[in-house]
Amino acid sequence: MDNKSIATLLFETADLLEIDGQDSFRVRSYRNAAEAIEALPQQVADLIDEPKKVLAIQGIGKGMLANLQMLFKDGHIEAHAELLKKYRPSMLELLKIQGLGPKTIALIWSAYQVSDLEGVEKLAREGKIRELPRMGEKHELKLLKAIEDYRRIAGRFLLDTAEELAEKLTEYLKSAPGIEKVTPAGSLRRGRETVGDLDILVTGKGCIADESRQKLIEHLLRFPGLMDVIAQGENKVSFRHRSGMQVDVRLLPPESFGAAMQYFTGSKAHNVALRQRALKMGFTLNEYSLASLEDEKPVARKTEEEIYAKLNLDFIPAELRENQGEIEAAAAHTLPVLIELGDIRGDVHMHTIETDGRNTIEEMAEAARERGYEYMAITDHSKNLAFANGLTDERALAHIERIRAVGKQLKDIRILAGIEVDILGDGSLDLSDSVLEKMDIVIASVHSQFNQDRATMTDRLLKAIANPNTSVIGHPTGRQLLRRDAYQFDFDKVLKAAAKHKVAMELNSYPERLDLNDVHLRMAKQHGVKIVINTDSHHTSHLEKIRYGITQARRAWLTKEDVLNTLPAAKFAKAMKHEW
Ligand code: DGT
Ligand code: CA
Ligand code: CA
Ligand code: ZN
Repeated sequence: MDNKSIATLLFETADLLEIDGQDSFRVRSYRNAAEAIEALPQQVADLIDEPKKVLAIQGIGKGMLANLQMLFKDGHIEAHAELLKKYRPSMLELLKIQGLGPKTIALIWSAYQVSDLEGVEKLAREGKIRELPRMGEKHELKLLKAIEDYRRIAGRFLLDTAEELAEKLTEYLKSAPGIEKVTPAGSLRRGRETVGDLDILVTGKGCIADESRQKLIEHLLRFPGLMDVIAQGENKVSFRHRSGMQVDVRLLPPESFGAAMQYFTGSKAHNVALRQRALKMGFTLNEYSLASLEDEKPVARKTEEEIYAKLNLDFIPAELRENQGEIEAAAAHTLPVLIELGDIRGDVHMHTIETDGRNTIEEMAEAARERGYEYMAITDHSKNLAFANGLTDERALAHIERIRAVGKQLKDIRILAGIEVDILGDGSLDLSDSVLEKMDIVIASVHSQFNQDRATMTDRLLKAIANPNTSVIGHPTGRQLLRRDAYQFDFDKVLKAAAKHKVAMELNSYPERLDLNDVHLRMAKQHGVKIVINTDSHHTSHLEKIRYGITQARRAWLTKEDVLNTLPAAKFAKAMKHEW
């Protein structure tokens, strides 16, 4: 059991205890322990046999140690198991509804003994929620909307969550004998911003003979975290993982692995179009092979490259396979040379302990240098973001002094002194122009009043873009995947203004954001608007999230030329002053 799963279990226990009306001290002890374990660099699993080391973790006392020991011995925490018996597991789903916390759930339970999603929805529709203390019609409508939102996103997962599980499973499967390759296919391989289920393809000698295949399946069924088997065939196992994710594992013979990769990578739309092309050329295409229509003999199946080549197509990178013109472009040899991770020369959106980051300027700079970047920028928050301890004019000035002083000390990386300044409700920026002028880079972002109407929000962004100090619009649509929709504005108008003023748009690589998304990025390119791919790191460990941004940029057909932070340092610095 890894730290993340333990933390989830402890958080759930805290919520259940709170629903149960237990004293807040006990609730807090579970939450503190969960937070501590989540942030722990070592795995609890490696420490559990040395109680002293576990007790040394802040927030973990003797009682919690006993819980953890039981968890590793029997696989459950007693309080968690008892409470689930009382309230049933459906209660845990209720906790996932936005705005429905343990207190409200407890209220609903004590009034109506309802503890599941359908039940709560019914109560809301019947007007029974508004009758509860401190509740009204407004709460009820909000609740119904939240349930609707939840249903829409339920069953999809963020790219990093899916990737993490895929990596764990890959490593696990590779330890079995007779395995050559384990690779994810489906939406994860295409880099879609969220993933429905995991499709894992396995090949090697072990997949061929009945006996070794059976052993392989038995090994798979012992994968830690496997909850229940949904379907099982000769070559395929579908199971549900503890995280809620469904995983489809397919065992394939090496000679047709390419055909299977092609088929199960999808997308469905790409496959349908590709099969039509194959038919026109006298072939059939399925998960086993590309074969001649006449004599059914395979002409390509071992690698994807062979298959695309036989169809007179340039190889199509997985990120492009959405039937958005990639097949036509591959036939005409006009596919773009997509941007790659190695093209990025600097990450220019990150935070430090001066506001809501976890590391110092020096630590962030060192981490960026270790990644081999030529340059980077520190861009902490401005004062409007009070909960992040945002900077006033005075603090912002002092901060850039410090950033520049650190920059002088470091030889092989250039540090730009910048700010992520809030775009206030009326479109003005949160710091004085005389302060912003002194910055090497100004990222202007919306962090408040997301509910403004479309016209107001459009004007707000236009005004921010027209400010001569603005270099980049940060996370331009404000959406948070699986949580919050984009705010409403006229994207076309905003892009036109950005092109005119030479203000770049950010592609924020945080897996929760991926903002701009692939569709918006393509629109930006059509308008001649340049992109800056950033991580928005709040910790040195976040810098590596840049690869999620790269994947989205590739899905948008972007090349190195479309992205400003592929430029050498001097040129990039000019680009931040509207010169490109
Ligand atoms: P997801 O799981 O919703 O994030 O999206 P995918 O693309 O991973 O979809 P999934 O898991 O249903 O199927 C994996 C791939 O298998 C899909 O991208 C293409 C292929 N596939 C599935 N069903 C069909 C089908 O009916 N026809 C064709 N041609 N391909 C299919
Ligand atoms: Ca899938
Ligand atoms: Ca699937
Ligand atoms: Zn921001």
